[in-house]
Amino acid sequence: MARCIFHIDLDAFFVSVEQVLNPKLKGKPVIVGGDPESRGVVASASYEARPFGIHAGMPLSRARRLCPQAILIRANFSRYKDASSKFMKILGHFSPYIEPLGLDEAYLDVTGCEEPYGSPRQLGLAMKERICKELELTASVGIATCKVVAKIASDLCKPDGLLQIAPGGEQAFLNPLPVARLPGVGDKTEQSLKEMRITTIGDLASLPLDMVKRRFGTLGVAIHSYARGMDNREVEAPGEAKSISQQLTFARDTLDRNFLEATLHNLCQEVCQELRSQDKRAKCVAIRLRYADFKTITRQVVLIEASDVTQVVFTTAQQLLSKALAKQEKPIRLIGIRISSLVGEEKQLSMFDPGTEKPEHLDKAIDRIRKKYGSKAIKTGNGIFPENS
Ligand code: DCP
Ligand code: CA
Repeated sequence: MARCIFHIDLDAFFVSVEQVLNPKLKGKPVIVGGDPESRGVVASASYEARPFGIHAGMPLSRARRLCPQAILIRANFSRYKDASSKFMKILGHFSPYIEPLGLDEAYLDVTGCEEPYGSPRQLGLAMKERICKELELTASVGIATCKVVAKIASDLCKPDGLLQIAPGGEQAFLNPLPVARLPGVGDKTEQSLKEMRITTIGDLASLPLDMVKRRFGTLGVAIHSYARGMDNREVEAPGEAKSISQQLTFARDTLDRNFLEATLHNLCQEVCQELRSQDKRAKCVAIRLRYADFKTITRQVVLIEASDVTQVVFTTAQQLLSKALAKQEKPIRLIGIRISSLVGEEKQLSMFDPGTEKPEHLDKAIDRIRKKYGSKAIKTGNGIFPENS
């Protein structure tokens, strides 16, 4: 069965977020930029500013010359991150298969999800409507059987558009477009293709694969199949964290066992708190020691059962530390903890084992206090120890 892939991209994202917060900016040429991090370039331009020739990446000085009446706003990233997470959350209502790309765009595989809406197009419209209602933002949606065609479709229907390329219609849609529309075709490749008299995607698609491969290698293979509307890439959810770690370098090298254990306990508390906030448990616990001479060792062990309990992780780490100290009596300059082989939360209720339930209650209470008052607000007995500065 043909896949149904969406590419969705918010229009003039940074500017639109500012316009929601200050409606007086709507309908006007507005530029977001000017942040020191963006080196004085345009980050986002409203559609009213674009006819003046203003686009992202252009130096602000030039944008000012092209359109002196444009309103310039400094980028405020926390606002955009906030809007972005709300946007991604809305997308999650329409399909579980989401691949976010940056803050304001994503691929979705909605194959089979369209049924309640009647058609992919209706689903796309429902998505746009919800984004408009809840965030007051407009989005453009490309619908196709693969990523590359969906992406090009959404670019072409901006702003506030929806463009569906029917299965089988990919080649006819792509043929007249300039090659630079294809992902992977940058300035250099575009120039090389031009020298071969290839300017449209159709030109590229009609070349023999061998020839493109000889000229451009593996990139050639990819752009040649994209040009034919063929793209097997899956919509992939971002990779989840594979491990969580913390380490501390001491002000002075130490061999003080109590001090090392207290530090280790604090580090365990930090990584386990992070683990619990992700609703995960860890199967593997490792410690890292760096000696005064910079020699570094790692010792690890696999738990019989995955755990998110600080006391379990700490006791395991403590045993690893004991073994390492018994073998090597050199002062230590750094100690670290890493928990890995993370698994989801499907924890069994420990009805008959109140012994493991208690530390969990303690963990939860500590997490709450630390979240509210910061990580220094509370330390348990094992972690209390003076600083070694
Ligand atoms: N961005 C940036 N610097 C760039 C390009 C983009 O900081 N050189 C930021 C600002 C944009 C956001 O990323 O608002 C999204 O990038 P887009 O390329 O999707 O641009 P817009 O959303 O602003 O416009 P469009 O309507 O063309 O998608
Ligand atoms: Ca955008």
